[in-house]
Formats: sequence, structure tokens, C-alpha cells
Amino acid sequence: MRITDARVIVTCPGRNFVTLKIFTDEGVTGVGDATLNGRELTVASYLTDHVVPLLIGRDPARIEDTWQYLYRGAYWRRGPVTMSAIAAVDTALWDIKGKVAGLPVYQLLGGRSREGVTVYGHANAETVDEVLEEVARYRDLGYKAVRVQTAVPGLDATYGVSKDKMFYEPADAALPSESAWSTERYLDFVPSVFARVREEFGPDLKLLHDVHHRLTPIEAGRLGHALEPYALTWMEDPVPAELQEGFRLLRTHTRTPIAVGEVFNSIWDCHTLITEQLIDYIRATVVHAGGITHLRRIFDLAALYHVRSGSHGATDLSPVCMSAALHLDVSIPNFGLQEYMRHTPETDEVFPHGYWFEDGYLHPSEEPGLGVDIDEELAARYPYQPAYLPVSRLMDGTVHNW
Ligand code: EZ4
Ligand code: CO
Repeated sequence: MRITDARVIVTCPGRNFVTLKIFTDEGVTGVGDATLNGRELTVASYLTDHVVPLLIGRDPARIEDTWQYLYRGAYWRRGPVTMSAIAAVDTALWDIKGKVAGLPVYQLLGGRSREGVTVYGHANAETVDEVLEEVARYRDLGYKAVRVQTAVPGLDATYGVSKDKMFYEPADAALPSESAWSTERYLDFVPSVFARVREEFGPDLKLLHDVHHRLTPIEAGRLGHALEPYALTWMEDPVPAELQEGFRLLRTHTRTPIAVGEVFNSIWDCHTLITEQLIDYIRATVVHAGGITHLRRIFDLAALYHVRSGSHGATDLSPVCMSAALHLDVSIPNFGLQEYMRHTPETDEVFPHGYWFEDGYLHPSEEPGLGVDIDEELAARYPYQPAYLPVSRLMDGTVHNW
């Protein structure tokens, strides 16, 4: 079997997505997600201009060889653009392999390790009273785990708080919007939110919170310590993670579990975090971390050090990425949790998929391959629209981490 063509499809059914579709001489096709929120067209160009010409004529069965060819062959290693492009190719090739074998991809990865994939939803609101209602809504839908984010009194906009409750979309402006940040107000307020939520919902519901890279290690240590009575499942991205050694300081100050890695693109971004047991959950994803092949390598390393998976699953990761993630989630031994932000009906229509939600669990499709496709005709009706993520500034105007 040979690859005959590969198309890069950019579409905006409510938000932008970049998708690679690979075609073969035997009519079997495969899809891969290549969406990099706010920088979408760079990956589209990387694929169209520099990767698609290398795919034509290759044997689609050689997944590992193609991965190494694109990674080593570029000479310039790692980075979100390169690794998202490689991820798209890798994901599409796993899809093809599954279809050729007549098996869902999770069977090729070793088969099921669990009955379903535990997912968490996002309860968010302006006030604590409202957020209690949101948490109740997720609990009533069957969710076993809920991320809780609220507005902070005195701040105009806070990460994770959305107008449309089910479809949070931070990339919302043709040019980046800006918001003001105060660490003092945030640290003062957040523990009181979790005190109320834990009191209302009891010990069983898993609670999570995303700090979104806003703190220093010692500030994060203080927050984690203050949250210990409320037994969070994780505190996410407490500090920017370029300085992996920085987590040693944070780790000595709190027993609140830590989840990091949604912006990581390779095993080298997290090898110190994992091998020194500085984190508890690794949040790398299929689309941004080199596809199923490389993400499985990260999860296997993590398994040796008691680190579990907690893959990113925001709306900017397409249903193609979610489909691929679920095949990994259901098969690996060290699965932890999977983030699940629902897509809009327009997005779901452009990407017909076979995964489904029931009673707090997502289930991968049983169809051969990944069980997802892109409707190219429908996709063409939603042209690309520039959309940027916001920028955050301190009260004195200094650029901070969004
Ligand atoms: O801000 O995916 O945990 N989820 C997140 C997301 C990220 C977006 C950025 O594109 O932090 O909401
Ligand atoms: Co996050």
C-alpha cells in the first residue's frame, strides 16, 4: 500500500481546526488533528509545504519509521509547530492501520485496560453560589470529576470563566484581548471556593482546579497547602513549566497533587518532572505531543515513576484528537483522567465520530481505526477566522502569563 495524497483542511465551525487527511492507493484514508490554537496557519503551512511532499509514495504501515523520518529528518527538533505536524501524520497512519486490520486502534495498542475513560467537565461561574449550581449540573449528568473555576472579586476577567457554560472558548478575538491579573486577590479567594464546594458535595466527587501558569513556585506552594483540606485530585499548571527543577521547591511545600503538560510537545519537556516524581499527572496530548506514538512513549516513562495520564481535552483539540486520545486512555495501564470540554453541534457535524459519553465516562468508537472523519464539503462552508488567545498583565501593566 502507498500514500497517494494528503490534504490539509482548515475549517472554522465555531472555532478553527486544522486537519490532515491521508489517502492511499487502496482507498483507505486516515485523519489526524493538527490544530495549534491561535497559531493554526503555521502548522497548515508546515504540513502543506514541507511534509505532504515527503509522504507521497510512502508505505502507510511504517508508522515508527515515518515518525523518525519526520523528527530526525527535519534536523530542527521539537517545538509545538513541528510536533503538531508530526502528530497529525502519526495519528492518520494509526487510523489507516486500524482500518486495514479491521480493528479499533485501542486493540492495536494492547486492548482494553478499563471499561470506560473517566472524564472531567468544567464548572465555572462568576460567583460561588452559581458555581455550586454548575457543579451540581455536572454531577447530575453523571460526571465523577469536575474542574472548578470562578471569577476573582476585583478582577474583570478570569481564566476559565465563560459566558457559554458548556462551550468555553478563550480564543475569542481577531486581535488578543487583555486582562488584568492580581496574584494577591486570587490567592486570597480560591481556598474559600473549594471550602464551599467540598462542603456541599462531600468526599466522593473528584475536584480539580487550573491555575493556568500564573504563580511562582513558592506562591503555588502556599495555594496547594491552603487547598489540602479540600483534597483536590489535582492543581493544574501552578507555574510555567519551562524550569522543570522549579517544581522541587513547590513539591516540598504541598501534598496537593500536581498536573502539568498541556503545552508540552515532547518527552524532553517533562523527563525531569517525571523521573524526579515532581508531578502526579502528565497532561500532554496526542495533537501537541507528536501523536499516538510519542505520547505513548511519554506515558510509558511516566508509568515507571507513578505518574498518571491526564490529557488535555479543551475545545481547541478537535474530535479527531479526542478520538485518538480515547484509544490511548482506554489501553494504557497508568491512565488517570481525561479532560472533556464539549464541542459545539457545528463542530460535531463537521467531524462525525463514534465516541460517546455515558454516566461520567467516554467510550472510544468500536469501528476499525479511530472512528472519526472530516466532512470536507461541510468544512468548506466554514472558512478560517483569525482568533487569538488573550494576554494577561499585572496591575502595573507588566505582561504576565495568561
Ligand atoms: O487554555 O486549550 O485545561 N485547559 C486549558 C485550556 C487552554 C486552551 C488553550 O488553547 O488550560 O483551556
Ligand atoms: Co489547563
